[in-house]
Amino acid sequence: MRLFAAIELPAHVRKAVLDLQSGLRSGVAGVRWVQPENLHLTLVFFGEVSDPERLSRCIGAAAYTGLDSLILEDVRGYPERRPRVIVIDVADDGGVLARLVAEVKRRTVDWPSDERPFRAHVTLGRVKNPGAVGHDDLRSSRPAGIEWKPEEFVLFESRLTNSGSVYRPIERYPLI
Ligand code: 2AM
Repeated sequence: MRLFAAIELPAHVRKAVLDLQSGLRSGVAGVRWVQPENLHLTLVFFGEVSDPERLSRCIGAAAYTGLDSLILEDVRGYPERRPRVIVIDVADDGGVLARLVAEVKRRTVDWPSDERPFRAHVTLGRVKNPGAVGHDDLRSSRPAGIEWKPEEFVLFESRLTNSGSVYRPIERYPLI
């Protein structure tokens, strides 16, 4: 089972992200835009896992605390040269999300996950031909004051189908 942990977006944040996405859609071609129901903030991507119940139990063995409000920031292309994905950054000034990610990874050392430093973001779209989208195409105003305080994070199953990825929640973990 292909698994990842993520934070879902509440309705008002999803709406702000969708508004932004539709603003970009009209000016930027050659992008596979993320479907509204698939928008999320990835914490840890585990990939193929043969024992999902054990992974889920290991995550659930800890209490996760101290998460503050998250705030939507600027749109950017990643990597900077020849972007392959278009994302919106999420403020993690106090490093609270990074600590949550580190704790989930510490609980799941038996399952290898992404080693790259965590950068909080919501992926808006994936560029079909890297190089086709430049930074000037992505100029958009930062959504004003869109914030939320997550109450949980979710372990999702990701299935790759002909019509795109389908995500299904497997387990939910409270943030207190
Ligand atoms: P992203 O949020 O940066 O797009 C589900 O596929 C989520 O897991 C995606 O949102 C994606 O990150 C993240 N992810 C990380 N590494 C991945 C990989 N190798 N393949 C697919 N998704 C990956």
